[in-house]
Amino acid sequence: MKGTKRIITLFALVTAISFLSSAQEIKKEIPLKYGATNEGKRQDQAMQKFRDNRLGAFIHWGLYAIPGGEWNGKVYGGAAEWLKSWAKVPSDEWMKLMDQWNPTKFDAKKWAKMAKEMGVKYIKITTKHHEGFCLWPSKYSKYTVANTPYKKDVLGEMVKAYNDEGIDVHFYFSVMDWSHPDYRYSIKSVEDSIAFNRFLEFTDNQLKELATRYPTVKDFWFDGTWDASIKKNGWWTAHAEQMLKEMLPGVTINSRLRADDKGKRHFDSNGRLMGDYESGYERRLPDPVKDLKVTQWDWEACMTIPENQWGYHKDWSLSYVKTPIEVIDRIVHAVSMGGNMVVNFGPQADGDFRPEEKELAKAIGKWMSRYGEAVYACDYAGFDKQGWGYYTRGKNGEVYMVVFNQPYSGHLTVKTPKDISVEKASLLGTGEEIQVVETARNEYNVSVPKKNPGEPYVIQLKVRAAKGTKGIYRDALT
Ligand code: JFZ
Repeated sequence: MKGTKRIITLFALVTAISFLSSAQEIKKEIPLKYGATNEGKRQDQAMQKFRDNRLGAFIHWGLYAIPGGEWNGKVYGGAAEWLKSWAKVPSDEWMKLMDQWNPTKFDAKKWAKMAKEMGVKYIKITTKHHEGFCLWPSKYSKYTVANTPYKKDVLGEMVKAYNDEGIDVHFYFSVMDWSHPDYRYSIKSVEDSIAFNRFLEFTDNQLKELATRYPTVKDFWFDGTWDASIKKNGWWTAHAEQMLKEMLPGVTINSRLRADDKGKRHFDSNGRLMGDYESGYERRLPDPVKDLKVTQWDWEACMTIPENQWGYHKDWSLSYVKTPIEVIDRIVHAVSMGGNMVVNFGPQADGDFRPEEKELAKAIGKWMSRYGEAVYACDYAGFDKQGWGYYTRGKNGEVYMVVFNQPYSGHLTVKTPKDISVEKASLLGTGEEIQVVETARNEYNVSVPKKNPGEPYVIQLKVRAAKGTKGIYRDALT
């Protein structure tokens, strides 16, 4: 009897504690007007296209391409597109560079061909970077391509040329604008607040202008949104997102735009992702073992080829320059964790690309044309990471092993999730059958190809899910 009582008391106590903690959780939910708007991942067609594209290229092109990191005889090692800030150049002086904007070698069709050959499915173009120079003839600013010797709407030409090649166009847009007198880093007075409201109206006008002039744009990638002034105006970031979504059905927006009512950025005060995809992975990637949480939302990473140069810098010897294989590794790494990767290019002021970038684009394209099946429309496979490389999963439940580290043992270890077995393996491209030996429950040795391909290669696995298995492989049940 005593024992029963004790159990009942214990039971009551546990119930009370769990009730209290769940009540606390409810209390923890912070009411927000400008928080996240999506419940989980968006599943509409436009978002699926965004996700399936997987590989994109960034174009950072602006006045900064002219000095290429050098001001008054001094070469600055920092990011070239920030030169105005490193060299403390006043805006009116910086904007004199407009007189030299004459990219006579610019040929949008050539650019689009280069992207096509590289295998990118979308391109992110800097419509306006922090400097404030607009690649389109904006009627809201005098600092635009229209007021240069070249005159032409380079953005318009790019949109058309890329679209003609079947490449989606995304717009990079910096909210922070060093050229605008009403921009404020923080709001310290009523005057600041009035000026900044004018600035937000100007920004709205430019965004509406872009959406109207180039209605095939698929995505806005906002930048320059980290200042206190914008964090204080979370309402505006929600408004801008909504405005663009009303104007351009299906358009996708990055999390970097957003701040909530409390100035919390990317993820709102309740921990929910704002915008449609997370855009915080820049020049770094999530850890493939520790950071699997990223597979819960859509995300896109972007990377530079030198350590940190987005715009054209004349001297790439100042930092390490990644090899094509290192770039391919990062692309696959991102896809293996359910993300997209955007590789950056900083075209020269004359409208051509530097030789290193042309070669890199070619090398990536060559690899993608052989192994792209393991990248496009692929996702997180749910298999434990192994040292030889990365897994991705295709739409029909096939699993790809992208091998970057060729083992001396002659075999690659595969550990499958519970109830998943490997049926067959073959080399992508040649179709060579690859030997699979079961070594323990849910463990296999997958042989390397007979002849070393001499480059990262892909082995396609046909897997089978045991009857009644739930989760991502249930569709593979045949
Ligand atoms: C920004 C820009 O300042 C830079 O010039 C470039 O355009 C890049 C793509 O974006 O730089 C950032 C912005 C955000 C982070 C880091 C660098 N971040 O969130 O870690």
